[in-house]
Amino acid sequence: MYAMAMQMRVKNINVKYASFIPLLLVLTFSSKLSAKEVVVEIYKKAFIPADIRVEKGDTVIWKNIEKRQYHNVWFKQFNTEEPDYFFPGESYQRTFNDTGVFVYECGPHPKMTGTVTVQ
Ligand SMILES: [Cu+2]
Repeated sequence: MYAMAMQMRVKNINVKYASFIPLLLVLTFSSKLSAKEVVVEIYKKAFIPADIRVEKGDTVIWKNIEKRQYHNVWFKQFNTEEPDYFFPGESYQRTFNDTGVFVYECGPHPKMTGTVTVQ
């Protein structure tokens, strides 16, 4: 009787888990495609590294590690208006959901440029 109860219990658990299998497959599949975070540091008026390659869905985080200089990250193809400056210790981020080569610059320092290639 006890064994039978156990068996039923096991069966119930299996049934319970069975309903999760599609979800698990989705999670497994999406974890392969799971988005990464890629950091670009901003130091001495430069994006480091200036040219990066990421995958679709990844997020790029620009970290201002200057002592006192503010910057911004301006993708003119996305924003006609200049984005806000961010200060030492602050960061800016953007998620890339489309493939392509995206160029950007720093509004106050147009010589500071970089590219994000999304593949
Ligand atoms: Cu700048």
